[in-house]
Amino acid sequence: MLSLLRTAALAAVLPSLLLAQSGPPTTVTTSAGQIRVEKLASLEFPWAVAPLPDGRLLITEKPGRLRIFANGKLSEPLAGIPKTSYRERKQEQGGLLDVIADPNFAQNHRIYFSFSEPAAQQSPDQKETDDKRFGGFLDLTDNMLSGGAVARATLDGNTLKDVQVIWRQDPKTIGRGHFGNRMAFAPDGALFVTSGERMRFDPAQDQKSTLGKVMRIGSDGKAEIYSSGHRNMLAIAIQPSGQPWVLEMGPLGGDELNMVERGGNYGWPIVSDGDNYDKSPIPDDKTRPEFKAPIKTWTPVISPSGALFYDGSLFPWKGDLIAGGLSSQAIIRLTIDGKTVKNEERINMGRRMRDVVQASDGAILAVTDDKAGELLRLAPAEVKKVQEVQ
Ligand SMILES: [Ca+2]
Repeated sequence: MLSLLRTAALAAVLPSLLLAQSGPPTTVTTSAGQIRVEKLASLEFPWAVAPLPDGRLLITEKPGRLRIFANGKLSEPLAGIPKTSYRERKQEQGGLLDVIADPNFAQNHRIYFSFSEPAAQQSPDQKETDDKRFGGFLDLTDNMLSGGAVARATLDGNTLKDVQVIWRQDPKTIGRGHFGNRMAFAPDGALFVTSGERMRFDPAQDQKSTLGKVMRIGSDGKAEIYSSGHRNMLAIAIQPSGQPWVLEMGPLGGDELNMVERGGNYGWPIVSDGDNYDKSPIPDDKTRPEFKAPIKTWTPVISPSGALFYDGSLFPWKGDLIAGGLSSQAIIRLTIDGKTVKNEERINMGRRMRDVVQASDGAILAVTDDKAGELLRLAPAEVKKVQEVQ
């Protein structure tokens, strides 16, 4: 009887044990044929992946850990990451966010990472604002002041040295969301940082605030507001010409692709192709020509997060913008000609895609947004020349 029970218990446990393994590669279908999806590692809420010129990968986990993936193995978390405002709760958007290597990493070993930085002091009676435009969407018990920040460090082996905050969102505010804080380097060495409007709406139009702005940090370290009127930009990619593009989450509908121009105002929260969460309408983009209109909007939304301009040769997608999608559980590929999207392909991944980057060999690396998150490698599936037996 005992052994029977034990056998039954083992049989019940076995399938979950098997699921916990990484398992064989799967494939997804695209216009360029079958793509092999290989799981490289398991991570808790990974947010960003960044290749280093020596082949190692930097990976952030939102709860506050930076790890290195090398030779098929994930390192222990690196010491020296500042405390973030991350708390384990529904739809937490803060924590350790993006990571990127300096374009001259091979010489200077510098990396940059962004995170939500808690304020040194907070009043216990701070409460989330009850802005009607959010409907019932907000966590009204929130009481932590925080703001996005970018830090620079030197990576010596697997050790972070000289960690220094080089930019902070201003002002810090309550609220768990809309940090943005995606980063990309321009060809001239400037670091672009997306700075979300922290669910505060109006500061996106206030030139004294850095909320709701695209920031440009020059190689001299000076930060300037590059463009304004943005909401929640979770993806930025820069073309070889130096032209930055951002993807931003709309409210209820109206996700946007914007070609970012210096001094441009992109209209949030005055115009949007979406509506507020309380269903109250927002005037559409086309009603206010003084604002820069998005190149493309999506309703229903794709929830973009992480993007790249592809310049490899493994896929026939040179010059295309490739973005991860959260709610769409997809990789979105856009063929862009000037200011026009000529073609859109949605590759169904069946997972919330948090970030995509290009590896040095042209493969696409991705991380998924999940407590049981994954590091994935995407490459064309091997061509199998199987002759059918007649
Ligand atoms: Ca807009």
